[in-house]
Amino acid sequence: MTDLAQWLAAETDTEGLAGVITAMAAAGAEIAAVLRAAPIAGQTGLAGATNVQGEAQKALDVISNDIVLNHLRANPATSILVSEELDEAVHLAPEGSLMVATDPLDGSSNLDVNVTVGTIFSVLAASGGMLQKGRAQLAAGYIAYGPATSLVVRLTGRTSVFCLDDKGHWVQVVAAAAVPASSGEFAINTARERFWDEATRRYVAENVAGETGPAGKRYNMRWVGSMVADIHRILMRGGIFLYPLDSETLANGGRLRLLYEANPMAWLIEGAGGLSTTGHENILDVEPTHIHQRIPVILGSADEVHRVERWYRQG
Ligand code: P6P
Repeated sequence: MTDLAQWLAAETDTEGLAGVITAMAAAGAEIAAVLRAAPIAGQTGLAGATNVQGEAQKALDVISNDIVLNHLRANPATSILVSEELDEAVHLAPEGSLMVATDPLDGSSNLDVNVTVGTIFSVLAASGGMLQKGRAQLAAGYIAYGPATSLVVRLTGRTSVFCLDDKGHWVQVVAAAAVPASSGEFAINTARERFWDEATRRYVAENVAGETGPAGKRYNMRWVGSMVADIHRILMRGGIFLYPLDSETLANGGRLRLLYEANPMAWLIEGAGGLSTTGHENILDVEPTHIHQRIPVILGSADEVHRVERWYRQG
């Protein structure tokens, strides 16, 4: 079976890029070990601090951020780190050519109930500055801490999936992920229905109508409340994830963050034949204005994304 080092050697001859992905994978393996022990160590409680988003930081958010920072500090190719857990960007190796944007522990509010969470990362050329469109990414990935510890990663080719074995090696389990164009599963927090815009309301209503409505087929709904868990399901079997702009998130531009959630996930989904949109444009074409910018996120099976966009075009 192919391992991560062999795959990276085939995917890129840029040593720095392979090095950064190897460093993020190593950070993921270390975080996985910390999370496994966390309930016993009593570490799932709040850290008592708040991050730039004003969210209560869990002790593990801070620990995971430190682990990522330590692994990237040891990597000469990384010159800039943007993290959800840090107000400002951190400057690392001056001679480095790469920038990493990361959510070191996305979905951490689920840790107390043992639900899959993850580390999300995006890699860009530092020369382009911190505010580059997602289409400029050189690589993106996430580590999902679930029943298996999985690394999903894409450079500029297809999106590939690796699992951590009991010896600490990343073994390829899916060479090229493929998101089916058609799906009967959608993921949205339906408790927010009263805030939805008309396009979201009409799209979801079609799905709920199932085979009796215009969609002409039955739908199921899943919402884990942990982006890495929801996206991994969609990457592996299709579906659509929606965290659209709504009347409550409008003032902030959305709920999820562009640089280290939307862009890397869009890169991975599109590397598997899926699509992404804000409702009006492809997520990867959005011009960032701030490192912690929020954005509407709709991504997954192409036919479903197209149907959502049709409702937005109708206004
Ligand atoms: P809600 C977790 O806090 C997160 O950032 C994503 O991982 C997840 O998809 C979303 O928020 C869940 O949001 O409003 O359902 O709690």
